[in-house]
Amino acid sequence: MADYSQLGSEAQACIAAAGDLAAIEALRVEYLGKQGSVSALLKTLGAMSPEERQSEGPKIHALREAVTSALAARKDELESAGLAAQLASETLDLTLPAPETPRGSVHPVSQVMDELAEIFADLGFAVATGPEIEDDWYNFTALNMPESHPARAMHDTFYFPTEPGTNGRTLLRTHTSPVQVRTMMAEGAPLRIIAPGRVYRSDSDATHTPMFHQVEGLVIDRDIHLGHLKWTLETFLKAFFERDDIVLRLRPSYFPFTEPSVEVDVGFALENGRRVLGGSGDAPGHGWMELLGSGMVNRRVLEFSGLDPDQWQGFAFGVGVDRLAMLKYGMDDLRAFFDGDVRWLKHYGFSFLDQPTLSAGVGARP
Ligand code: 2U9
Repeated sequence: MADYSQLGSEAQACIAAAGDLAAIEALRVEYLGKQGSVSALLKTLGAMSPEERQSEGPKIHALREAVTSALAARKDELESAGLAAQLASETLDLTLPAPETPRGSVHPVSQVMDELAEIFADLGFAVATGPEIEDDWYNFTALNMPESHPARAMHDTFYFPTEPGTNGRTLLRTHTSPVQVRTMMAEGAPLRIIAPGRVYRSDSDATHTPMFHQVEGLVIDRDIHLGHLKWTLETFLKAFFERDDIVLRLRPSYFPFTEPSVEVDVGFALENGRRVLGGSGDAPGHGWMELLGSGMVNRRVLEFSGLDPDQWQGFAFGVGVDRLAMLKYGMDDLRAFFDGDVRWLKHYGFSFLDQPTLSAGVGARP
């Protein structure tokens, strides 16, 4: 009668010593696999006499059962220990500070656009918008800029390739003035609107970008004059720069869409080498800075826009929004506005909770 107890106790010892699931699998193959030692014993049963088989069979089967359940028990133990270790190592430390949620901020150009809309809304102006892809007629002809006008040249304006069978060239608008033409044609007079938006010119250096932002204003009524223009600009600039001592100087100029035309300068003082708006530019240590263009709407532009110039007249002005932002918030490089560098935006950007108010400007914090 064979004694299987040595193989049994050796297997129990090896299984108890197995340190991981791979070792358990190796032992299963060693004992119970096709070539395994317990499997080999089972195979010997076939060659035994019935008597021998009767006495050896139960012992060999008991050995196989014992090895099988020892392997299963050790595997369970190892799996539970692994789970416990994983739970211990992955415990959440609720005392750690929560990760910061990235928050966007308002771009200075959007901020200034909002401020402008707010200031002009208080003066009774509505915001008008229109297409950025314009045609030649709305962008130039209706604004009294004839075929020979230099702004119509290819090197100043971005034209689209002409499509055969279409009427006139399409282009990226070079100013927001076509919006006012469209609004006069659609709504007639009287009218008080601002037209803020993106405009495009083929120009690129430290003070010019191929795309920039403008706001233009237009007031049409029966007896509007230059006095209304000056008061409106003064009121707007005082509210925008949050200073009561803004002084304007109007100089004669020329624009095809206005007649007469005036260039508007603002007085500034030099403080620590920086220009700070306020006071007369003629005072000692002060100067004048050109800020915007304006004038009385040219009769021909009114006619092109479907209004009778003997009944209606008005003023218009135009100013660069990016330039207004640079002046108000002390930024010195226009190109940085459109680089998309989040460090710059973080430095100059405004909280998305900021609400511009006419009385306190954007400086107001809740
Ligand atoms: C209509 C009639 C007249 C808008 C005007 C200016 C003068 C002007 C410049 C300022 C800086 C453009 O952004 S800028 O380069 N604009 O000097 N704009 S008058 O006149 C209009 C507009 C629309 C129907």
